[in-house]
Amino acid sequence: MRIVSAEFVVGAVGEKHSPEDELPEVAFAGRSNVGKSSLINRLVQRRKLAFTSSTPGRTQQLNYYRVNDRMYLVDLPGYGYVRGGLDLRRAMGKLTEKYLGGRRQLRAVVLLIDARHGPTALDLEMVTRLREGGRPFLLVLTKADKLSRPKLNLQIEKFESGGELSDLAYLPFSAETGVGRDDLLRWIEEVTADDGSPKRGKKQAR
Ligand SMILES: Nc1nc2c(ncn2[C@@H]2O[C@H](COP(=O)(O)OP(=O)(O)OP(=O)(O)O)[C@@H](O)[C@H]2O)c(=O)[nH]1
Ligand SMILES: [Mg+2]
Repeated sequence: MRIVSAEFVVGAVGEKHSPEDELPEVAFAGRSNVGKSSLINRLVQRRKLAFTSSTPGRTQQLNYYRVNDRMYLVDLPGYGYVRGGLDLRRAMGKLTEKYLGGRRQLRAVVLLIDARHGPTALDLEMVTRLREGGRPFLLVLTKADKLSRPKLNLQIEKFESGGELSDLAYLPFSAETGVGRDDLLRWIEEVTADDGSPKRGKKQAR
């Protein structure tokens, strides 16, 4: 998919502020500071479209970006910055909860996990929830540039070899270098294609 246009549409603080057209939506979830907004900027090759910050928890609304006039990328509020006994529900907030649970236009979710640290307890809960939700989802390992290639491979092996996430696919990504961008765009194109036919999606993207 080639990006020909990307624009910020709305920061929704409730579902009634979400766009009312029927364009498919792909949401980006993950703990605060994991790199959601940076990833969106890299995807659309616009440095400052999505607001990024080194202060965790900056994105507090559902930020909608319309891409190629055929889909929305939705930057979700980060969860789990506050340490301690927060359950996922409280940590991610009502807004995200409702959105993931009930948004009709939501086609797929990208869950971001820091390549260096691996999944937190809240990430694991999020995966359980995404499995239950039944929509396609993908795990993206962010900030891949912060690890050497051998260390990154080791991390991926760790993810793949044990525990409850071993059946899932992992895509390393770096907002700094663009690693993973093409693969992620391809996945997004597939999950947002009207009829699941890749041909049609490609045609529309031009
Ligand atoms: N080296 C490196 N730094 C990154 C990468 N992605 C994000 N960062 C940095 O990580 C910090 C957080 O990035 P954001 O994109 O704002 O993270 P976020 O997940 O949107 O955070 P919240 O909105 O608070 O939930 C910023 O300082 C980014 O520059 C990456 O791929 N590589
Ligand atoms: Mg953000």
